[in-house]
Amino acid sequence: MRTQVAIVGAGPSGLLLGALLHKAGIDHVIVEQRSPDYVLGRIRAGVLEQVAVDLLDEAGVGARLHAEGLPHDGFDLCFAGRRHRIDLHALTGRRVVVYGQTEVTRDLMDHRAAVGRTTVYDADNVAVGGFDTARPFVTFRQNGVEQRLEADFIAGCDGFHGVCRASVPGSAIQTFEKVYPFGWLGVLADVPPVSHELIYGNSDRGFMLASMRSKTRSRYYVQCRLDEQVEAWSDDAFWDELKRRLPAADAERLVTGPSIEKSIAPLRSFVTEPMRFGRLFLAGDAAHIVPPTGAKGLNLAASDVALLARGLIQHYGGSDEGIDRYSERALSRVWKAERFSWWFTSLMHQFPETGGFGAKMQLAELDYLCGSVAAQTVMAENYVGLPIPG
Ligand code: RFL
Ligand code: PHB
Repeated sequence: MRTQVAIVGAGPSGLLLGALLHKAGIDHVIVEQRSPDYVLGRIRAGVLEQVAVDLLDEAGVGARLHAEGLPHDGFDLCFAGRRHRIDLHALTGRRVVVYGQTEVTRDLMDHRAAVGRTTVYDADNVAVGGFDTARPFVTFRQNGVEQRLEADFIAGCDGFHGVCRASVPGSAIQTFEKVYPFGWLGVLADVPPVSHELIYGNSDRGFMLASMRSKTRSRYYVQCRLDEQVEAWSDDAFWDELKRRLPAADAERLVTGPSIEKSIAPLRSFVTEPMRFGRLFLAGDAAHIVPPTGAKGLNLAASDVALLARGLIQHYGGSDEGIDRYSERALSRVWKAERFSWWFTSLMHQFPETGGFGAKMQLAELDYLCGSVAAQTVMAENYVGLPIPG
C-alpha cells in the first residue's frame, strides 16, 4: 500500500487531521490499533475552545456540534465558602462549547465513512520506520496478514502510550514531565447537571469539578489518591464525597443516579521536544499531556493538527516552510497551555506536602483573582484558548 500521509491513531488528532487533509485532496490512511467501539467508549474531554470549534467547522463536521453543543459564557470558582463567576464572554468576547469528545469523535468517524476514506481498525503490531529517510513506512497485521504502508510522511497521532514517540531514538528527543501526587475520579451519569455552568471547586477535602455533556447528562470529578481503586468507590460513596465538596446550596440540589462510567485518571504534565523527527510528526497526546484542570488536551490536539495540515498542504503546494516550522509553532502554543493547566491545577487541588502555607497561598491567590479584573482576564483569555501561531 502507498499513500501520501500515513496517520497512526484514530483518536481526535488522527481523525481531524484526516478530515483536514481530505478537504485539501491529500491522500492518507489512518491505522488504529483498537476497534471503533473501543475508541468511542473512552469518556474524556468535554470543553471545546472556539479555535477547536472553528477547525471542526473548517473540516465540515460542525453541524451537530452547533445544534447540540452547549455554549458557555462563564464558569464558577468555589473556595472557602465563596463563589465567584469568571465571565469568559465579558472578559474576552469569546466563549467555549460543552460537547463531549465522544461526540466529536463520532462526527469525525461518520464524516470519514461518508467521504469513503480508509481507516484500518484493529491493526496489530503497528510499527513505524524509515522516517529519517525519504521512504517512511508503517507496518501492521490486519486479520492475521502482514501489511506495509509506504508514505511521504507519518503523523504520530497515537496518544501518550503510542508507538510513534517510542520509536524515536532517545538521543533525538527531550522530554519534560511533572507527575502530580493525585488523580481524578470521574463519574458520568444521566442526571441533570447541578448548575447550568461548570463549577471548579477547591475544598478542604480536595478538588471537585461539576461538568456536563448535555442538559440531561452530568460529568463530575473529585480529586482522589493515586493508590485508590475505582472498584472501591460505590456510586453512593462518590455522590456523598461530591456533596461534601460542593457548595451547600448545590449539594442540596444535586440529583444523583446510577453511574454510566466511573474511572480514575492520573494527572500529568508532559512535553516532547521537538515534535518533528525527519518525516515523522507527533501531534496531540503523543507529544504532550496536560492535567485536565484547564480542559486543554483535546484543544491542543486540534491546534497541532491544524498546523500540521497547513504545513502538509503547503508542502504539496511547493513550500516546506510550514512543516519546517511545525514543531516550533506547535510548541509555543503547547507550552502556554501547559503553563495554564499547571497553574490552574496548582491553584485548585489539595497538595498535602505543601501544608498550611500552601493552602494559604492558594486562598490568597483566589481572593486576589476575585478582586482583580486583570487577573480574571488572564485566566479567561487562557481558558477560551490562545490563537494558533503563524
Ligand atoms: P488519543 O485520544 O489518546 O487517541 C490516540 C489513538 O491512537 C491509538 N493508538 C494506536 N493506534 C495504532 N497503533 C498504535 N501503536 C497505537 N497506540 C495508540 C489509540 O487507540 C487512540 O485511538 O489522543 P489524541 O487523538 O491526541 O487526543 C487527545 C485527547 O484524547 C486528550 O488530550 C483529551 O481527552 C484530554 N482531556 C481533555 N481535553 C480537553 O481539551 N478538554 C477537556 O475537558 C478534557 N478533559 C481529558 C479530560 C482527558 C481525561 N483523561 C481520562 C486522560 C478529562 C479526562 C478525565
Ligand atoms: C469534562 O467535562 O470532562 C471536563 C470539563 C472541564 C475540565 C475537564 C474535564 O477542565
